[in-house]
Amino acid sequence: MPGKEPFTIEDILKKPQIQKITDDVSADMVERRAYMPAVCRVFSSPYTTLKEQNQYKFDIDKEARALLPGIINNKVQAIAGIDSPDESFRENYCKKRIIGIVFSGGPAPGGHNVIAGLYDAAKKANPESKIYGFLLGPDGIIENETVELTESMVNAYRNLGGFGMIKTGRTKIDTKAKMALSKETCRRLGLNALVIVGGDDSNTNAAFLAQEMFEDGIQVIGVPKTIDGDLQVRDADGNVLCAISFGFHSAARSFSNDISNLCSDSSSDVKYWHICKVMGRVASHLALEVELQTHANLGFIGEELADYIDEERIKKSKEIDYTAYGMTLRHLSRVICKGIVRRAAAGKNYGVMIVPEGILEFINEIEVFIIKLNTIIAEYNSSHDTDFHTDFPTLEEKQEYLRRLARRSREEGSFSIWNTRDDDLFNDLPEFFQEGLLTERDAHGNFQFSLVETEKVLMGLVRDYLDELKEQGVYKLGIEDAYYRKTLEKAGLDPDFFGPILFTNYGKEKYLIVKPTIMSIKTLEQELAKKGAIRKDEKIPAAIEKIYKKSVPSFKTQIHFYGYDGRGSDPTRFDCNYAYNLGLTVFSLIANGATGQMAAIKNVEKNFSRWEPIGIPIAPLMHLEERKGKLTLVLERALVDLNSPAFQVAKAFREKWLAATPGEDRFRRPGPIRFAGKSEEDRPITLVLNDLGGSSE
Ligand code: FBP
Repeated sequence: MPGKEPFTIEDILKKPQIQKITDDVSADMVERRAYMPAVCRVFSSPYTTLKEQNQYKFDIDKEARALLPGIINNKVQAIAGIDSPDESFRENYCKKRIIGIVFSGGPAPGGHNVIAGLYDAAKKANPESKIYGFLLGPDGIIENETVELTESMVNAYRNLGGFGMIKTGRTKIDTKAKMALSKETCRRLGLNALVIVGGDDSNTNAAFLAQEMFEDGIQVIGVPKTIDGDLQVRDADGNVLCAISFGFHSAARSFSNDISNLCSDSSSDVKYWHICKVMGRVASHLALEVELQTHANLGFIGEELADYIDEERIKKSKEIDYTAYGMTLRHLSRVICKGIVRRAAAGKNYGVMIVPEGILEFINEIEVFIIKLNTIIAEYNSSHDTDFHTDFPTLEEKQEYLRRLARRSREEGSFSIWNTRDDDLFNDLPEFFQEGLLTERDAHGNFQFSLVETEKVLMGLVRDYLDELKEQGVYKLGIEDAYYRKTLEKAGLDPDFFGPILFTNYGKEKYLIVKPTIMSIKTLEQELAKKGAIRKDEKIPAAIEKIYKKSVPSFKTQIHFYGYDGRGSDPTRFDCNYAYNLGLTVFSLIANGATGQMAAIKNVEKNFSRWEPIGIPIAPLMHLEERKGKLTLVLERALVDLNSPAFQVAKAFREKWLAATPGEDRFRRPGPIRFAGKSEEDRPITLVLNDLGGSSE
């Protein structure tokens, strides 16, 4: 090139500025790593102690009492700061400890800060203490795969997302053999304490491990983690002990930022409906928070579908009509279409819709299939040496097995979990959906909703019904009155003459709706001829044809899945602070001899100054639930409470956010995740609403 010095790529790569901008460590990462999370007041004392809180009561399950005798009488413990403890307390608190920590289940932003908090507190109490990270989740415990955490490792991940430092996995320590191997690992490492950062199943595991190692004096502490937000804890009187797990806020904010960008794209390009499936295996907490953050046009919460009652159907039917209770997929598609048709009438053939990942769990017919198939697969696996998916690798072979079950139930006439009716209904579903319902369950026996293309099934039904509505002349795109006038006047036609012929609401509304009887060029021609606007065989004026064509909507969608991206996002300031304080809480529990407790922060729904680190006893929270076709002791998953202020507020605003009226949409832009800066919100909207809505503040 003339005037330019010749260069080689080696020369370019040597330039410091080029090295800086191509470095793996971005400026944002540098700032994040240097950020020091705020700590709860109690942690400004050099030592902490535990104070039993007897005011919190739990309904204890008989089975939990029998299986977890060593930890069933644990109480809620408040962490309190002490400045000058006596010598024996100080000695015990500061003794050298060996602590192991593991991540279990899906990643959640903030996990590294739990490790950082624990590491800082343990090293502050005694620099000789060692912290081991178990690699790749619970497998690391079973197989004794560890890494000793160092200052530089911990510093490299402070305030950063993912679980990259030690990775994670979904293995469950659920057999005697795995339990024995885990115990052996803890003994070999000389662990004083094991910390399990995980969801409901993992904390259940933590309780069983705590019991198993009770006699050996190895403490086990759980830390509630899941982006799904379904691990919440209340006592028997409804007092909130853990309002949400860490990771929820960051995932919700990450999804919301992306979805709000779609809102602005959609209202600029005005041609797509963006269908956004939002993670949350069962509960719709994330979908609700995203709805509140973005004001998307249509939002659905799985839990409300299960509660749905079709009043019209009840009025019409003379006898009890059970099908009126709960929503079917078909009915849901009708509700969606109603919103789409209403927006189209206001000239908006575009929008953004939020569908929770776990929505199928709340749809009557699908829920029944999931439960039945879970049981069939679990029963098969427990009565055979191999497993269902290995023995029946293809959909055809699986279908054949189900057919055999149905046949057997008919021939023997006895009760069977799978009968001919189930088989017929199942075979009516599209193949990819059948395949989805038969996918391999995860290690906990959970149906893997993230693998099923829920939105595809739903959108198939929506599309079919919109076509029907189009044929009935109901799905029309409203034409702005001013545009109609301008177009006709430009063509030398009288808008007031053609208006009443073409539209149902001419002169009455800003957006004009073409009459339902005008559904094609043919019917338009007939209508014009009937009203004497054109002679028989005369061509339709081009301007009129143009207006008609504009009124025919085409339904175009873009489908998105928000899940893994948000799960791996960097934490919000809320999650940075929350998770770091959880890490500090873990150490306080360990240093004070607790076991079978879950570290938590009470009042995260309130202002930071009111946060209270506590220990929650896990065993008293456990109850029997059907898992993998068997009654099992587990922690209850919290669903969206339809009476909660957060849900009620979202519901109250839905009509406004649908914006099926002329004028701007009501989208909200939450902005990207930040961990510093004045404009960063200090907690999830759901928590603020539930807190303010339930109090007199
Ligand atoms: P955890 O409950 O383990 O935190 O995981 C939740 C989740 O992110 C769900 O929202 C989602 O359905 C699931 O994990 C996906 O799991 P996988 O990593 O196995 O695809």
